[in-house]
Amino acid sequence: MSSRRNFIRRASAAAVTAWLASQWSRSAATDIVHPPVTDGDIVLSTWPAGIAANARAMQILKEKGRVVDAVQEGVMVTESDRTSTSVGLSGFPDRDGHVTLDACIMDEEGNAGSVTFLEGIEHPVAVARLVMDRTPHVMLSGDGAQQFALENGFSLKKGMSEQARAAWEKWKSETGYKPVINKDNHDTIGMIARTAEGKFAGACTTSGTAFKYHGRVGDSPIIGAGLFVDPMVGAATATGLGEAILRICGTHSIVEMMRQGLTPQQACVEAIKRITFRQKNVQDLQVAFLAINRNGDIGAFSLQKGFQYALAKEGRNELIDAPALFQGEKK
Ligand code: SD4
Repeated sequence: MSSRRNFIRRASAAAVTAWLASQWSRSAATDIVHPPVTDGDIVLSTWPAGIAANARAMQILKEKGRVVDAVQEGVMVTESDRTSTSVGLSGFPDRDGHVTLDACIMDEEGNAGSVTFLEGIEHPVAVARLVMDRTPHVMLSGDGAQQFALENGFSLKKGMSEQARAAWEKWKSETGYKPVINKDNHDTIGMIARTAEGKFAGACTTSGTAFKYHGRVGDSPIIGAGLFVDPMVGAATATGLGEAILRICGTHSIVEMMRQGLTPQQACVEAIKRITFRQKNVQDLQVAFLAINRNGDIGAFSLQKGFQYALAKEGRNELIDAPALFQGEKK
């Protein structure tokens, strides 16, 4: 009986090994049939702050730095921008007055690192990078993420700007302490890049929705929601109401659609449409996606009019109005 069981176990292990081998050769073949990319480095990121972030990322690529360093350093510009109310320590707090930060990063091999619900650290994306590079994990959260950051040389910084405190006080007096869904105050930076050699990386960092419940984590640090990079297919990032993006695994869905042959634009449109099937009151919320494939084709699409993205390529770095599903005047 036991030798029969051993035989079955060995036979099924052999079948699994054979299947895996067939998958590997298939994916290697997929890699080879793609045409080589030749049209230079491309960086794109969400919202007007993406212009300064792209400029930094492009500088690193020009100096022949790694694409993962380019996206990290790029979004760090926004994390340090004290005028931002949606990214970094100047971001609006949660409803209890804590600024809690979410960030993630993926490199050219599809490795991933993430931090969620992190307080008091200026560069959450740099902590996410260390989680990716120096730990066996993908995600660290809250006090543990902060402890890891402090152990690795980051220092604690003050959490709330005067501007954010004033907005929070106003919000408390006007809303009775109830987080609400809105279309505004979405300026998370998500950045994706493809080099001339066809390597991808991406990063996403945010303080999350303003005045959220304490403990709330959005899409931005979730691999496959706020950001996804597949070394053989492309990359996508998201901004807007995280709950809507999480419900459809937004960026992973987009990359998978590109793998099946959709263009980045078609995939972004499809993902936005999917949100309209899953989410109530879609008129009252904003979501936007960016995507890029191996050929350097770009996708950008949002639920509401008003989403802008920054595109850097061929020596230019421009802010572009993305097409939207709903063409109303509001964001
Ligand atoms: C979140 N997606 O935490 C983020 C918010 C955002 O631009 O994108 N702001 O839900």
